[in-house]
Amino acid sequence: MADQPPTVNSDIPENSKERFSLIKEQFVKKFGCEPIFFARAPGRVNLIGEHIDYCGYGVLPMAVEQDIVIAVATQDNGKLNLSNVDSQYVDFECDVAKYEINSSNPVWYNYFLCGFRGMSEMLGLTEPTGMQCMVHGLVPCNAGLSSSSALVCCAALATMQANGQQRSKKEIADMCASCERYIGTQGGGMDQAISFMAQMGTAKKIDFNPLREESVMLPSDVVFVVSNCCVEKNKAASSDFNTRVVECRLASQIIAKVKNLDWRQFKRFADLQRALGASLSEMVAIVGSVLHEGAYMKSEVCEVLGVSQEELAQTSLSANTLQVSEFQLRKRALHVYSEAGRVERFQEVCNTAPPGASGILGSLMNDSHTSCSVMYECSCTELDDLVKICVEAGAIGSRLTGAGWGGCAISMVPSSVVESFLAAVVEKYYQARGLGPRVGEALFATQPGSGAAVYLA
Ligand code: ADP
Ligand code: NG1
Ligand code: MG
Repeated sequence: MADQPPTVNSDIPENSKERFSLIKEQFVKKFGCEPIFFARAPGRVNLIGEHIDYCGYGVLPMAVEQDIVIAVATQDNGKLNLSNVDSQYVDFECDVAKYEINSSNPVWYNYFLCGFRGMSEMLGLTEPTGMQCMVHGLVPCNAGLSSSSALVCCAALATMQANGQQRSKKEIADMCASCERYIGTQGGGMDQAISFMAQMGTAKKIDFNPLREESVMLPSDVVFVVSNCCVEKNKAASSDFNTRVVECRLASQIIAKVKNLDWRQFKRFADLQRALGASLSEMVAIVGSVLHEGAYMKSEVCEVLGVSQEELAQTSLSANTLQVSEFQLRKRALHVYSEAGRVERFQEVCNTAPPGASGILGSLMNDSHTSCSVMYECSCTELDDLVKICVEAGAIGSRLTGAGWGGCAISMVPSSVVESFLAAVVEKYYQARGLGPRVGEALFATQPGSGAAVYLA
């Protein structure tokens, strides 16, 4: 499946016809001609395994129904014209061979350009065909459901189809993980992998280096509910995300150095674990004995590694973390190694379905949230409150999903109590904060959706 190219469908599914025809209408109004195809890529919700993909560890997401759809026509004037159904996103035009991706001001079309550039490079095209594109997105933005990658992946898929080429889902997913980094964030590849490799009805365990996927059947007596705390966090607009990536890198390098390994070779916790031949719980013990509590000042990191600040910038930092003066290493490392263990256990429980399976899964999700909030410090007050409300309202497990600092929680709720669960969350979170009008888009039950595909117009 993942070795096949994304499907090219000649029929638009019945339940999408109305939406696609509205996008087409907007397209015709804007460009004065008809689109030739639609590309579609979904967002995702991560069930467990947060902030560990870029450390080389497997994660357990599923695609959501919400997606980005782009209506496309090719043009032979060498131009790329982008427009969005939502008028808050301004139109954009550039030459197909001459544009810049602005990572210091991540305006929406820069995400499109990431996918466009990545696919052009992958196909070896210095002059890809010109395109007119009308974008429509339903993935809540800046909320941890990966609207950014849905847009990047959809743009890459549109570019591939417009240039009459085919590549496998796996190859495109890998490429999209790299090209989204043009926006500045150094993510690990979970979002792009699930956007292409998702399958209706099943969650996926995704592993990296090399990219692999395995279906994971979720318990049948529970429902997964997404709730957005309505605090937005654009990951490319601050250094918080990359600071976490860098903290993980520095922690790996310091442990490698103390263990007499060639520390410059290490960027990810998973590689360090492999080199030390230790289990995840042994890694937790190693972290506890090597890394001290509290912050490491940059000068201390340089001293331990035996490098100047300039050299550290080369070996370990990103453009937007050059000014960061202190790093939490122990807490971050403890989160990653323990979270990687929770993902393994979650998958095992899903596969073996022991008695009380959902209770075990719920505890793993709750522990994951605590670790994200306390050790990784990537939650916020509103999201912590929401997770607590979800558990009190009857969720067996609830946790933040995606990068955090705002955005969504994912809750596992017994099917029998979903209605009372939803009513309690509406009252205790949304109505209590004057967010009642947002409930429709912010709170919804979700099921594993399908992956990216092309539909001929
Ligand atoms: P997320 O958790 O949603 O992936 P990110 O911080 O990674 O959040 O990036 C989200 C950004 O992606 C938005 O700020 C916006 O620039 C872009 N984006 C997402 N959806 C759309 C859309 N429908 N139209 C235009 N841009 C979008
Ligand atoms: P969101 O919140 O969707 O931007 C980010 C990263 C993922 C992963 C999660 C945390 C990107 C494109 N996405 O997701 O790779 O690290 O945070 O688990 O960088
Ligand atoms: Mg994102």
